[in-house]
Amino acid sequence: MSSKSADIPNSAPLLRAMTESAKAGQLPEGLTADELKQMYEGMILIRAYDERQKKLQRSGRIGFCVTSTGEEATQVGIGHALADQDWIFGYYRQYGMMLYKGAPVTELADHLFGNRDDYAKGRQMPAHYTNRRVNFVSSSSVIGTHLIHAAGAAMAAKYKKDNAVITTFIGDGGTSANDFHSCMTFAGVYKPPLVIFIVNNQYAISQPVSKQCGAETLHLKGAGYGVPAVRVDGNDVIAVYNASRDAFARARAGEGPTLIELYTYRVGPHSSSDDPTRYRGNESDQWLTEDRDPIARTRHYLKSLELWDEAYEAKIWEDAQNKVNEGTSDSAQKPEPDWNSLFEDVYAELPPALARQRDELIEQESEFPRQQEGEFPL
Ligand SMILES: Cc1ncc(C[n+]2csc(CCOP(=O)(O)OP(=O)(O)O)c2C)c(N)n1
Repeated sequence: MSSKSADIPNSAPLLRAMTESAKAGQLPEGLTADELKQMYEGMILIRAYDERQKKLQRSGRIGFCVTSTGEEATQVGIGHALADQDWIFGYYRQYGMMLYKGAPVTELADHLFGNRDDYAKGRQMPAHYTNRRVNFVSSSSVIGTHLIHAAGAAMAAKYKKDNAVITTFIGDGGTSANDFHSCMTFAGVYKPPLVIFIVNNQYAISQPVSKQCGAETLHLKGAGYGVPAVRVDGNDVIAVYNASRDAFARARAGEGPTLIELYTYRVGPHSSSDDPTRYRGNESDQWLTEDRDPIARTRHYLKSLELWDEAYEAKIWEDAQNKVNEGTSDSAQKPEPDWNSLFEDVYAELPPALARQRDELIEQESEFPRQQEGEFPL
């Protein structure tokens, strides 16, 4: 790591690794050179996916997207510490964890296009992903409701003794939602294997964290519920990994939940429908700098270990861009979900009123067949 460290404008203690326990030129304890490179490449894939999402949305191929530029370390550091049997109850900004856990790009893009292979069959709000392959549970648009589901799933894991850890995520804004209180109360009392991550990216759309909570930090909330809590530099992938690994080990050992505040910054807009310059000017320019950008910080660290050179950088960017271009192009070619699927998955036997509606649609479909949009050259 360069001798300069990120100048994080906040006085509260923050766990960091890349300038402290993990010294420049020395491998951090418990991580190999290959693992560090894997994490670096994982963050680059997420950034390449974000670049592609933005282009697809701006060119009208998809309607809506959410990016996580600047927050990649929060997803990769945690993803690296997860075991296969663990579960992720995220919200719309954690899709990078699916990529890091091995979900192919096209499975994420199928959802953005709402095509026939979309796990949600085109019924969810876009950017509300789900993926069985990597135990990523579908979230609701209503902020915080998934925290309750996560607490329940963690309780089930405790009863079943299946050695699974349940992770759940909430933004700084989301900590004001009632369900945060319910989840934390339950976690503190029953002590299931639950790790609650607060992704403090400093804004809830236009609302800064200072207008969200009067306490100096969000991790202080843990004490009120009897849940051990730490506050971590969310742009330091090794610190995020260390904190997650320790919390997961505690959970697996039956020692109960942990609350982890990840201090980071949402560099992009809240979503493709937001213009952040209207409420924070050009402030975000200060967060993709060499000292703060989680990718640049890891690159400096790899360099200090002689694990990085220009050729490696060019190759992994090219690989990442090929992966996202191929994956999203595949998804763009697929047809829409069959409208008949609207009637599936809720009732084992269709109630008469719905059966009538389906029959009416069948009749209309034969009279006025719908056009498929055809292929989109991307
Ligand atoms: C209960 C509820 N209130 C408001 C909204 C509208 N809303 C959607 S996202 C969002 C901001 C969430 O911010 P935060 O929790 O900090 O997460 P971030 O998007 O910054 O990652 C709001 C207010 C909602 N979806 N649900």
